[in-house]
Amino acid sequence: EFMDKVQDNFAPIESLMAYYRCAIMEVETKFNVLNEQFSLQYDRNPIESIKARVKSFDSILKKVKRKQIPFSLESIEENINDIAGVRVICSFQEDIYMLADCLLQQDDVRLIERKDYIKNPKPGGYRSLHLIIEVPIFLEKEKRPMKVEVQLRTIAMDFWASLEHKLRYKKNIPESEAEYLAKELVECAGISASLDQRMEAIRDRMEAAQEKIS
Ligand code: 0O2
Repeated sequence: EFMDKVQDNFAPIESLMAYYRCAIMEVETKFNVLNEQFSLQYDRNPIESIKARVKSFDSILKKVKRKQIPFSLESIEENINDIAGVRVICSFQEDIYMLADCLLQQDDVRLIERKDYIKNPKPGGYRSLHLIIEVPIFLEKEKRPMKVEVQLRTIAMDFWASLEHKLRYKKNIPESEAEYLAKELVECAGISASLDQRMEAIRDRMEAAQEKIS
């Protein structure tokens, strides 16, 4: 009876946010399971770390305004794809595609949209693989599909994106300086992409050398 009362009085927005938190747990677990299996099978972890967040209500409202979405819970859920976000930081670029394939092969995961900003970086230099997926969460009486945005990146891509994100919110930068910084950022993105390639080549040679010995 008490629980019924709690449920009845639970603001709908609060429960929707709780459902997004549950969806994040589901997706994070899927990646942790894959990481575990890979470390058993190949003796290495493809995932360096996972960061997850539910978009703040303030940011949701800003996006509703910017995209001129009608203000209702249904339309917010329908039109905003990144309320639940899971960021997977990988060791190598190759791991990103391997993990994305493994995730999308699972029979409870539905792909809604895939944006490959690694093959096609954004003009500003941003690189990452974005997947908008739908996964079910299992509630007391229903199975509810929830949307989650998954961003997969290497450590180098994440390093670049974190710094760029910080700089983007710095205000009052004079026009000429902003132009210079934007150019520098694009160049650094290129350097970080080639660093990723060289590190991957080092790993390949290490593995080849080890195979020769054994
Ligand atoms: P936050 O704070 O990370 O939540 P939309 O998401 O619909 O507005 P779009 O173009 O469909 O727009 O989405 P996109 O670009 O595929 O993905 C948006 C998210 O990717 C951003 O979320 C960032 O997390 C990340 N991102 C995209 N471009 C850049 C970039 O140039 N630099 C950095 N640092 N991150 C980027 P939010 O909501 O902007 O921010």
